[in-house]
Amino acid sequence: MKRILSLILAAMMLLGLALAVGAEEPITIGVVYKQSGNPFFEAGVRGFDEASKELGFTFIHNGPADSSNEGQIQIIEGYIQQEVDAIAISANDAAGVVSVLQTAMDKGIKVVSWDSKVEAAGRNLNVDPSVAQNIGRVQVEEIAKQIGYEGQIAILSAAATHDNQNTWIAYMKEELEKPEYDKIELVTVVYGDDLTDKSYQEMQGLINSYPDLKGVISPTTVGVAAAAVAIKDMGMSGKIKLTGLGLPSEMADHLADGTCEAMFLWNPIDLGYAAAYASIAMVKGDITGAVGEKFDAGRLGEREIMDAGDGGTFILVGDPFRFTGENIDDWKNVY
Ligand code: RAM
Repeated sequence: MKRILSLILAAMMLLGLALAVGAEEPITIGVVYKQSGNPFFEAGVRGFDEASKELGFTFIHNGPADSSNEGQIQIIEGYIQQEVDAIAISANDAAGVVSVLQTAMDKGIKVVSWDSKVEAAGRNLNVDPSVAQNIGRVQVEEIAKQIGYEGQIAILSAAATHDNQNTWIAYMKEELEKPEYDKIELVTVVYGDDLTDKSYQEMQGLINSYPDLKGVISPTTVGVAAAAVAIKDMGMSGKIKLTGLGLPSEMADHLADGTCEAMFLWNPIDLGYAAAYASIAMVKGDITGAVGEKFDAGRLGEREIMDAGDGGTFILVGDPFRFTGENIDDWKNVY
């Protein structure tokens, strides 16, 4: 009897072992964003969530409350310790996270940057929301139209280290060189660090320092929403025009009352969704991040990897959409 029992026990142990070996460990993505509490990134996380249900991976997500590079490094170190399969990051400092991400890549972790890129040495692929030159151009065209192609404008950006905003601002400056903008003067670029209070104060500072200011471009969802409130609080609604990149849910009231006539954004849910599909394709070995490789991005269709011109590669997700008081009701509950 004893012998039979121990045979049964041994058989059960073998079976358990076989099951454990056969069962595939789910892929885990560690998502890092610029800061916690920003609804833009919450929408991005919804894209990861949607993709996770379709592809069957798990993901964890986090961002430092203070938008710092150091905070992101700590989160990445945690992900390396947890042995995630991929890290998908919107970086606060494109250069600042290269070293820790190289450590991750040395351990076999795939690195995909999304939204705001990491320098080429610290990533396998970048997922860009849209053609950067176009993003810069449409905002200049918009503010120029609104102020009648004449007068002072300022830019209220996120942080001075944010690669996405810096790239768009460089293209705005290039656009402003065109003869049709000869009478427009860009007086300054200020930084609200994607913190609501600081962005609000910077907008107040602009109003106080430049009495002739006609328009503001704020290419950040945090900045443009804070700027709208400051403009209203200081009684400048309609006198200082405002455009930028805004989240419909945060900008609906400001569009409805005309403080902001029009602003732009791509779909942040799609951005997270595309970054998730790219990360999984990379972990599964379907792509390595090389120019010309293609992969299936679910409901978004196929994406082809292109040369980013910075020593690395990238893909594009979608186009910016122009939101106004007329169409905002269709979008304010979406993201
Ligand atoms: C803020 C962040 C983000 C940017 C959007 C437009 O939420 O700075 O990186 O893409 O604005």
